[in-house]
Amino acid sequence: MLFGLYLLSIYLACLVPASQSACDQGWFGAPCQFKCRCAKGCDVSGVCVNATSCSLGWFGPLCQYQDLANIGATATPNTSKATDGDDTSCSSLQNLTLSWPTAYFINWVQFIIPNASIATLPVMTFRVSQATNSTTLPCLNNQTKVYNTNTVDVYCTLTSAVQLMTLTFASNTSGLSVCSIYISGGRNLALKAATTQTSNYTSGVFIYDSSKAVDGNTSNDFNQNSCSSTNPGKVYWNLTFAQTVNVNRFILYNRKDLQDRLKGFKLLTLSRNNMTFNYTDKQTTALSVYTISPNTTVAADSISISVDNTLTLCEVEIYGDNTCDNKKFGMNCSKCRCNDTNEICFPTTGSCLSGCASGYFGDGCQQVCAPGSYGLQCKQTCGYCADIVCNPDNGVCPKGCVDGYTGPQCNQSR
Ligand SMILES: [Ca+2]
Repeated sequence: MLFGLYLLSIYLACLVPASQSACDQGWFGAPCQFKCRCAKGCDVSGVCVNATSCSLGWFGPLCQYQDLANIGATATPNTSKATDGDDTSCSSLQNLTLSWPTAYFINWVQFIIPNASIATLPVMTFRVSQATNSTTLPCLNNQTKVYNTNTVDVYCTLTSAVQLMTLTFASNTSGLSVCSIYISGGRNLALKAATTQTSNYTSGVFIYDSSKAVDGNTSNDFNQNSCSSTNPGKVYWNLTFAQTVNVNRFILYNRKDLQDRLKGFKLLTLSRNNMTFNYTDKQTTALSVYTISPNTTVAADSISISVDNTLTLCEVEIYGDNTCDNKKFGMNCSKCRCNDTNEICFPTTGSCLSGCASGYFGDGCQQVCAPGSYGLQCKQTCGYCADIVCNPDNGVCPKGCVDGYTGPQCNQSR
């Protein structure tokens, strides 16, 4: 009996792909670099269980994008259901202002609006500071995609980080019903990335190796063994990204004691062996958390933090996104699947203004038509194929027809 259970457990373990079974609880992806940001947990591929939503403060593909509408933003009016992170509760809005104590680069805003159309979209205004007479920035390279009847993605390039954003909705007196507004601050690209440091401080069984600064735990308590730490000297901590990324923000979490050790640290980024950004700390008092926002997005293949002391980093977060070649998108640079093959799909979600290519459906047009269906929006039904399944693009039956039918799509009777 026990041996039978043992064999069964081996059999079940073999059913789960190695890349999925190896992740610790709360992590997913290959190699387990994504932290689950779902309100009620993720399945092995990072999808929220039972179609539940993202945790407050996260949104987008696999809930990996930080939502600046919920990270330290002051909303006016503050009673709106549009910034509560719940797509099922909506408010009627005419105007909404969001302001932040520090400046953020914004390149993607997502709206959840019942029966969305481009005509219902608000006018967005960005200002570099909270002062109402400060410089207004245009939304350059604007791309807008409406999909799934209620979701709108707006992508644009701002020439600077901003502290204030105003949204003016439809001008009729009752305003527009808005269920959610998400403002992307990018995703944390540092999580579980490849890291090294000059030396590892050790204490008893604890090894304060470089990976502790990218383990997803921001605790500043050195005794929790979630900080990296070197031995003293001229020391550095390095991180190498798996692919070139664009960074808009670095956040360094200092330890809660001995904070002065981090004073005067230097941070620099490299891309193709060229320095793309460098920063030297000049604060007179050490901080618990350092937020470093470059004046523009920074291309980076690697980052280095150095100090002439002992270097302890309880966590390093690096917000931004990866870059993909033309006609590819998203965290894994998946291929765009737009109906118009000349269309460049939305860089984050893969959504297409022209709809999905024949044989594909879903928000990012990445899901293949269910067996038995094919064509645009998967609305066609396969003919009398020998094994039910037909080519999702053109409906051709790969294994011929059942008796009595003929033609490439097996839809003609003999
Ligand atoms: Ca940590």
